[in-house]
Amino acid sequence: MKTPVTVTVTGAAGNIAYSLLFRIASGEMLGADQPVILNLLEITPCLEKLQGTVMELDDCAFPLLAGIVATDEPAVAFKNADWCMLVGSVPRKAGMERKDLLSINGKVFVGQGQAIAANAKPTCKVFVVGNPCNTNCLIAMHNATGLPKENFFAMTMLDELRAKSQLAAKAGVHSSEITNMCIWGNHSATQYPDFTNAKIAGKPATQVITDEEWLKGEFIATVQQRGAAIIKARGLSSAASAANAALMTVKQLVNPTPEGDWFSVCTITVEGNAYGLPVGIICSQPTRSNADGSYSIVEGLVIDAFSKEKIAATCDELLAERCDVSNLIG
Ligand code: NAX
Repeated sequence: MKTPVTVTVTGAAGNIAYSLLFRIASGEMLGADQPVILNLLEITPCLEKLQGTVMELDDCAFPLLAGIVATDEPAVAFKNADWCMLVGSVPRKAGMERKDLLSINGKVFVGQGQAIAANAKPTCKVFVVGNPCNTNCLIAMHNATGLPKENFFAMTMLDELRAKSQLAAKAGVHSSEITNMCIWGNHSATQYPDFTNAKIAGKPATQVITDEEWLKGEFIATVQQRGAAIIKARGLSSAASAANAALMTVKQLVNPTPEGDWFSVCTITVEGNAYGLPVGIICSQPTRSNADGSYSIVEGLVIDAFSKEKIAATCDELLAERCDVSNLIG
């Protein structure tokens, strides 16, 4: 039996966590032979609700679930964590500006970054889902003194999977035929789903879907606005699909990427990066996982003038968000 891996999930009584925790506990995320300990963090008023989820986890009698800790104390929740999945955050309320949301959640991610640095394993990986996820991740990273910056990730996998599903529907193929789909930039309405480098059954997507107007217009808008469309239809934001995407991201990060393909995840942009992206933002880029557990940004993709403009716009938004939280990132 392998040593259990400790996975901390914040916002553990929330909607996404309700879909996510059971799949982690079943072994779907880290492997069918990998025991896990779930450390669940909630705010105090939600601890009772969290107990309900814990009871349901118990009632599944998952063979791989080696322990559950449910708490409202970050220091306890992040103790010895291998993976910190930061799902919880305060939702945007009517009348709230983006800046207000950044500031309210920003403070949470300052505290969680510090608690992770003080309590989690020094090798731990931190994956942010709670919105605005890119900038929350940036804040946690800056406050987790001593942890490697490359161990911080934010989620655009849901956007990637949405883009794949739209391309598949348009081309009349199964979504598994869509590869090499990258979301660039921010997980927001400025994100750029890069159809120019995507493939359908191994061929450039632009050769299979020749309706350029659709690709440049409706396709991008549909992917960018999909979250809002789901809220309108369901009355609630995406939860099961977001949990699925979170699980898929971690799976992608712990397993080598199939030859020739890549996936989307937001990571810190570094000096001398291949696409001239602004340095020091948490930006979604085409990524590959290596056999040794590290990751690389895919270099050498052709970025045409249309893509360049879209990528610049979403990076500008990330720079503006960084500016709004400059007091929280030192
Ligand atoms: P819910 O409101 O159902 O759950 C959030 C939970 O977080 C609540 O139970 C709340 O008590 C808890 N929480 C708040 N502050 C906390 C803190 N300081 N420590 C621990 N727990 C805390 O939201 P849910 O639908 O689960 O969504 C969670 C987050 O994911 C939201 O910020 C949402 O915007 C974001 N999303 C991100 C996506 C992405 O692609 N990156 C897509 C889906 C989703 O919109």
